[in-house]
Amino acid sequence: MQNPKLCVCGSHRYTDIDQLACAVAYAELYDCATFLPGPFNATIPDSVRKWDFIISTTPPHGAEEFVLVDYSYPEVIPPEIPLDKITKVYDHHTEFEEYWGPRGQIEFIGACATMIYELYEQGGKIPPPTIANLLATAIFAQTLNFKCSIATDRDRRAFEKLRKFTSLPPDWVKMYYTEVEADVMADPNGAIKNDMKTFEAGATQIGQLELYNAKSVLNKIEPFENGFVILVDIGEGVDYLLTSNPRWQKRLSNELGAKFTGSIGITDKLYLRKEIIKIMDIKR
Ligand SMILES: [Mn+2]
Repeated sequence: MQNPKLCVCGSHRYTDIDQLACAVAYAELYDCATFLPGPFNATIPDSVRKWDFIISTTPPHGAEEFVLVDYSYPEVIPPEIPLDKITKVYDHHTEFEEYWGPRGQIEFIGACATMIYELYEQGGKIPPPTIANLLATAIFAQTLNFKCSIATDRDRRAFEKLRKFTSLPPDWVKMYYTEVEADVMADPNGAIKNDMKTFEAGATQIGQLELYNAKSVLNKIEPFENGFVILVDIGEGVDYLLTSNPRWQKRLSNELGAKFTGSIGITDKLYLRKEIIKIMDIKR
């Protein structure tokens, strides 16, 4: 390792496909250490876990400079990382731009992996196949195969460029979703728990699952009382929103146009959690 003093870090809550791809790609580009303490969630199926990459779940010895990828919320920074030694933050979840100031590169795009791929381009480097596989998978997974409205031309462009460096089977997108959905179906409430974020100083929990056919799990999900679950239905291009709390049912109806029957609401288009919190101005 050429740069043992530099370390790219994930959050301590969980690791998803975007964060994994960003960290592994960044570490390969700058030949530095990784620290990904958060457990892998359902967006990283077994076949991806078997790819040829190495990460560390324990903090590196002697690291003096830390880079965060795919998150900027200070609360989920692993406690082992000294805040004043964080030199750069790459993220596509907005809200903490001011907190990080010039250290932050926070842009509202489909995937943080797009930003990390652009670092390869800026350095005139070509990602090795496993890195390209991870980055390309993160980009289509985070943009729901480019169906969500926060997918930008930058995401599409990065995906197209990456494609020729990958070593993926031609029907990989379908294979990926088939595998992820099978895992989620086996334990949907567990999968939601592993992709949960808290807002409004811990008072509100918002879970999210992205599926091709969300209807099939609807009756297996326990609606939240202190918040809501977003079941993104990629096939239908809508969200199912589950909450047993009348206050949240009202807010989601008024501010997002969701139509509720009992504890299940349906939107007229597809929204991701990071869009909903922006539209409804739900703060951490
Ligand atoms: Mn992300």
